[in-house]
Amino acid sequence: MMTQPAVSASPKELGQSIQDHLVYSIGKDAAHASLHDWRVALSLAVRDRIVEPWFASTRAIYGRGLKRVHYLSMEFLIGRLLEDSVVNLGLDDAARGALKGFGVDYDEVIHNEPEAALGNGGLGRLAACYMESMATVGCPAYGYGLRYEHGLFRQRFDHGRQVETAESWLKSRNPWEFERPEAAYEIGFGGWIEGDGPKKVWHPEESVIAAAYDMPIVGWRGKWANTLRLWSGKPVQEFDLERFNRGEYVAAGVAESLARTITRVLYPDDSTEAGKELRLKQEYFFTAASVRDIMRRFAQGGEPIARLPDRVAIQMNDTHPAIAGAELVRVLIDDFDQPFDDAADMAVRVLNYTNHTLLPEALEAWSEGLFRKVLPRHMDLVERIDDHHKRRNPSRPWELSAIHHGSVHMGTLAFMQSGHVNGVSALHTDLMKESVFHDLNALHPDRIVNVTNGVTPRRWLYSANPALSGLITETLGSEDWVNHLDQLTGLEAHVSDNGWLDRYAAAKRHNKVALSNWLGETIGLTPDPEAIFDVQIKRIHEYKRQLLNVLETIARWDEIRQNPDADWQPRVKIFGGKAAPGYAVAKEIIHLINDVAAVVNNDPLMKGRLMVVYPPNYNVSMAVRLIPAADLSEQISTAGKEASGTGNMKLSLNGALTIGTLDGANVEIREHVGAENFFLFGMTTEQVEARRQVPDHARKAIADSAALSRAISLIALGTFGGDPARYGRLVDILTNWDTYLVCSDFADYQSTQKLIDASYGNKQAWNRMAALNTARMGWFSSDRSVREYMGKIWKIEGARDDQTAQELGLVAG
Ligand code: 26Q
Repeated sequence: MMTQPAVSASPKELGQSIQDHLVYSIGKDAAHASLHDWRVALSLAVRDRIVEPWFASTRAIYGRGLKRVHYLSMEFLIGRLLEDSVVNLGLDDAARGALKGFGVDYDEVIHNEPEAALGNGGLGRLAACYMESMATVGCPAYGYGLRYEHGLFRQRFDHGRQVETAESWLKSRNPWEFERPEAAYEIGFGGWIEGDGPKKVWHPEESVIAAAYDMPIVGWRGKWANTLRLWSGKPVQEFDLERFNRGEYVAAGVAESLARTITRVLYPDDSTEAGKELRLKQEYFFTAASVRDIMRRFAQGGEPIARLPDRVAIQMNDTHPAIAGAELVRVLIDDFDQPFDDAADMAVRVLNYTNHTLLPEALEAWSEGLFRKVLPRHMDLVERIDDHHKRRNPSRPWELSAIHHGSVHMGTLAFMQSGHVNGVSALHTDLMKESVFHDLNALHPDRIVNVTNGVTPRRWLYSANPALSGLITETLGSEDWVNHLDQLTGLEAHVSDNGWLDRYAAAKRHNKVALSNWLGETIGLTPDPEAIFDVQIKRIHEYKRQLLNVLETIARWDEIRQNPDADWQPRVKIFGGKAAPGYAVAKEIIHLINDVAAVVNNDPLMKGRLMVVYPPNYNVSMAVRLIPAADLSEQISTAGKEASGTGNMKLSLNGALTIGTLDGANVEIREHVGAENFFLFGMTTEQVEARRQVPDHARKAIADSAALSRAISLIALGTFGGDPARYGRLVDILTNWDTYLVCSDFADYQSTQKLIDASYGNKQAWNRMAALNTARMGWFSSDRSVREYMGKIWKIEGARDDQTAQELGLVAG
């Protein structure tokens, strides 16, 4: 049975609406319109068709008194929105046809859209997938975040080194947003506090207005739409004309300057330390505005405050919004006249916290001094919240305080104030209980739960990979699988049919050819689609171990040179990813990859055997190109370090086999696809712990592997880049420190890579394994994750199954 789009339009109707917008919203006629004009006109025409389900969803929420979740996240890595919206509304054919009628190419229009790169990596992309899934499963939700003027920096390579430049996605008009001048809050910073009763008066030193911009997020087939509300900084007072007239030109603009700065730029940090004052201000700014917005909306309903937990759930995406707890308590005291203890108890019934990392350097902590300077009232509240927690849990050991050694520990604070705390994969959740939250878990044994991450199949399979999607739809007989991804198991019946398997392989081949052509156009390298496309795409970080992959690449190059006539399985190593600008080691890793690429790609002996490609500026759109074309997915982090991973899911779903450690969600992916369809290597979490205790573990591993020893010597000799000193630090880290056990896992990694070469030689067997990956990955849909959050944490029932959707008039037929 085909699901009917709630919204339908013929190419003619859509064409009319595009033309109307071109003329009346943009002020151009078709003869003079640029690609940008066409893109904005199409976006507005599509947006018109989202408004109706959007309003209908809101009506349903109020009409039925539905509970809503408010997803607070510093990051939403959305990427391009036009294609998502077109696809979800089922308007792809109409849009293509309509534009063709004007002599305009749909694909060019789609690619004209700048990326909304309002995130660094996994955490931000997860928030975007969850927004899409919440709309698809009909979960009443608000997303809350920051409207950064500049998203994640653009990356280019200058002689192999990363150079960052500003990204300005808002330079041209953003057709998706609705400015909401009526939703604005004044957010204060610094200053002093008056009074010693419960209701203290805070006199901030400076203030900024948080102004709301709303983006509708529509689900599959347009049956439900939620709002993503992003806050932008605006000056309280545009400009102090009086001071200006007195000749105080700089002072006249002071109020404006924090306002302009606060939402200027996304912090380009991925799990590294960055205790910056502006970051704390950003966190408080968006959190306070969101909490006030939520409470204003609740107050409008006129219900007693005791009903708050029945109407409102708040999800904190990591600790970045953890100050929401103190702000909520403050609002309950100041605006709802609640006694402190009631307010603190109530907060726990509303708030929840997702942890995304156990790396000690990434756990947020602010110095008490800075915290008090920026947020004096909240520092007092944090002390009282901590004290309240101690009173409610008299057996609490003293080290469990949220304020410890002069720092405010946001993880501890978030844990104390949350009804549920969740990890993002089964392994990660277990490790949370054993390590960082061991004592808090003992105190609150039911609080920690697991919700394994997921990815939206609309973007990451249906629209990214039309070749494979077409085959799936034809095989399963309908598009029902797109929002019931478990149905992919129906493909299993076909994997032994060689004719079907050939078609599966043809889809992969088609995607590889397309990628090769694109690489040719963009970086001048056209890899042979016969080769294994071996892909590692993620932020550059030592724990993710791009170095392990590079060392194996060097060893392979070295061996091919020794023995070029052996039966080498052609391999293309594809890297993608950015390094935090302040993370020097990560930047050296990038430089090394590029230096190795230069040597390998210019070596005539490597022709038809080995190539290294590293297209700059990896982002969501590049992921959409790379993932469908991958044969092999590198998920090789040190066991115990990667909380979950989500790229691992996207790649396996698209039929790439994984070479991976028992880390994060790899463990569950392997369980689902079957151990025989997954290339496991490396130490387990426990073995990693034990190995670290071995003195000189790296040197021992190097002594045991001639290939590793040669690879490191080649780097140290200046083979890559010419200067022996260039990678002195990396060589020192590898041989003397090796915190992430690159050396100790090398031998197993290398032999697993050789096993992969041999396996790829048997095409039929390989294709069967790949197809089984696709068939068995349905569980990793973010629809499943969102439903788990709804059931276990938010206690929200789906607003609709298809039947209630029809009752509500949300579905056309
Ligand atoms: C913290 C303080 C100051 C400045 C920046 C930050 C900061 C910013 C971003 C700290 C961490 C992040 C991002 C973390 C992240 O992306 N974690 C990833 O989350 C994914 C979704 O759950 C997981 O799949 C990944 O395993 C995890 O690394």
